Amino acid sequence: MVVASQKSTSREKILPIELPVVDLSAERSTVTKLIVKACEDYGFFNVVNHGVPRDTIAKMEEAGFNFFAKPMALKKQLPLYGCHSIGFNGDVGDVEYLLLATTPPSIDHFKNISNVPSNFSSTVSAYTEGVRELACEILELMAEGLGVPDAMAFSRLIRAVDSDSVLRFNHYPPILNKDCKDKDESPSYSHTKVGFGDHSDPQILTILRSNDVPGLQISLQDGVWNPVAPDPEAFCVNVGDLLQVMTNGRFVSVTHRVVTNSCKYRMSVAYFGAPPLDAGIVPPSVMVTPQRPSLFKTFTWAEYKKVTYSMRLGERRIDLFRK
Ligand code: GA4
Repeated sequence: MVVASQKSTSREKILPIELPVVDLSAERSTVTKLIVKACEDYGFFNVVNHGVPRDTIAKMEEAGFNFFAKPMALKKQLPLYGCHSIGFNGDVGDVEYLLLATTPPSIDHFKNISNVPSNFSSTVSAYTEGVRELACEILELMAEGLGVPDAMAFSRLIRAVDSDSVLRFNHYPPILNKDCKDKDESPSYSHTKVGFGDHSDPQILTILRSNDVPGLQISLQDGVWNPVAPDPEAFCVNVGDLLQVMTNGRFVSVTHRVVTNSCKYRMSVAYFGAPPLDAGIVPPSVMVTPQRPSLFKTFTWAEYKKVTYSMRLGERRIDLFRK
């Protein structure tokens, strides 16, 4: 079996950057412009004053930490749990995770995840509802900023009852060794291990929340990794492959990864907003002009997902759908 390399190489250039910050309480036309610019230049931005209650986020984080604290033997019995192995084609990382569908599953699903499955279920539902609403609001601001007449052209897909969105808790262990004298020491990149290797997100939009532990890096240029500082007050939002296609290449689905370079556990919760399986992925007509001809073939999310799972984590699957 071929496995992905777990160590980052010293040939990589590390260049920390600050992501654009979008304040959702600011004036609407300022917000739409900022979002469009961020998605064109970075594919990523932080959003503050996002409206998801602090308490909803805190409960979700607590539920995640409680779950990962359970004995390995118990966690390993759960079909929704994974450790080290990512996808089905030999990729590995220093990570354990829980992958949940966002369509309300029966409480039975959560029997071994939590001591009180009904509490876990309501915590996850409240969080999912909060981030889905946030994702829809952002997608509507994007449509407006891009001059798409149908404001719900993007958001409708993830609001659909049969949307294939997923929620993922990722838990990254610290490097507990002699270098770790001071728990708050600034990250050293010399002992970096890859928690989740380089990839782009296949769906429409990702809403990521992490605790105050660094690790996320994006790559705006080949061979250069840009660490981004965590902000527990913000959600980190990124463009997925499908949104790159639906904006006919104006927005970019940027490669990113997570490294475990801290002395503390990093935990993140990602909401991956996806359309229903049978949805056709086509840009609204205003996105295609003589100056910007259509770049991608038409396909369904089911077709794209099938290709995604047949390839390695870091492969640029979107290129297979170019005209
Ligand atoms: C990356 C984004 C999401 O975490 C995910 C991942 C999925 C998985 O872990 O099962 C994939 C990966 C992600 C992209 C390529 C394929 C599929 C692992 C993998 C090797 C849940 C998703 O939708 O795509």
